[in-house]
Amino acid sequence: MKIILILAALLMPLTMIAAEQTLTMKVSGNCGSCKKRIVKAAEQVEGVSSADWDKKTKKFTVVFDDEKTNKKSISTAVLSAGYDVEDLKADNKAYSKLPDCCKYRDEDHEDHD
Ligand SMILES: [Cu+2]
Repeated sequence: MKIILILAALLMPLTMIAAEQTLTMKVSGNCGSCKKRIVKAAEQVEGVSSADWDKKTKKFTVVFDDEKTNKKSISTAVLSAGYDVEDLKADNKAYSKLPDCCKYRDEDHEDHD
């Protein structure tokens, strides 16, 4: 709840301009198919208009309507697709279902460039 309040305070000046918010956060992942899963998970959240993820920088950018959704809901969707969001750990079951090449945790997978 505290996080939501802080977030709301941070986003407040922007709400004057538009209901649409752009948020960036770090999401773990390896490749193009990770990107597809991350983007798809986020776009399934009602209120999200677009999402993008950069496999090099791991930067996830999402545009959403803050009257319909929030950072927590979007993070939860990405976490349940099997991807870590910032310091939150992904759902283990979802993570274990990822193809081997997409297992981004060091203990499971060596870097494969
Ligand atoms: Cu992948």
